[in-house]
Amino acid sequence: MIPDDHRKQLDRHSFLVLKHFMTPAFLTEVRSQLDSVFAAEGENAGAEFRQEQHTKRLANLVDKGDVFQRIVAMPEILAYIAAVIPGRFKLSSLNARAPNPHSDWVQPLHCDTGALPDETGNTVCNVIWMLDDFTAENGATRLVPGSHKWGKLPQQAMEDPMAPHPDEILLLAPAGSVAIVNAHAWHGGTANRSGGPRRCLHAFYTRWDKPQQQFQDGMLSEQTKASLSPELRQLLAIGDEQNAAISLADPLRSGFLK
Ligand SMILES: O=C(O)CCC(=O)C(=O)O
Repeated sequence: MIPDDHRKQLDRHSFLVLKHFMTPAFLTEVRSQLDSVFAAEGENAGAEFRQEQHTKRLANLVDKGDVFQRIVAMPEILAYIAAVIPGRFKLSSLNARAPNPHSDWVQPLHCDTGALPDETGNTVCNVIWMLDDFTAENGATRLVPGSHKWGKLPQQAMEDPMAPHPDEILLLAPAGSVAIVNAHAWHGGTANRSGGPRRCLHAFYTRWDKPQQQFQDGMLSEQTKASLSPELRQLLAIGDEQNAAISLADPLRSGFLK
């Protein structure tokens, strides 16, 4: 269960920031593992899924460190996902994103996977694990509060989704904070004009009947799969034939993806 005012904030404004959710030791552990993976992957970083101009990305992170397995399965955070997505849900992907310093690159406003809510409600929710301060200068995520209820994608309603929206706000918070974001809301990365890093993880969840953005059963190594707890296997839908049929039949390829 989550506090009622948090549930209302998520429903009305599309997001909620849990400031300083991570302990300093946990934040250090996550940053250190992330930086090792970035260093190991070099130019190929993010290539299993997508690379993005003026940005460093990583994909398939559940396969790349025990700390990432803990991140996607934290009960306190899963309670917030349950408040956004009705019924059973699963992890869709775990990626990292860091807009390069001294850059002008701004993402267009988008809804993740180009998804609109359906008659049963929301189908997608994203959790942004902020590993550096999110500031107005270093590329904090922009978001249009309440837009998850508009039933339209920005590219259908705006002449230029790269342009600022009059109602957009920035998700500003100190390093170690976690933002729960209704991923039907219009949002996007902004330019990192600072000289420092703006690293974050995107833990992206989807309703059970929808495809996974990264089919975990096909992307995780056999060694990782063998090490997973029964709860994690369920959350990642490992060995689940229904999920395999849904995810492999309909790989998500539309617009901006987490
Ligand atoms: O990293 C961010 O600030 C937002 C990224 C995003 O929305 C995406 O890559 O789909």
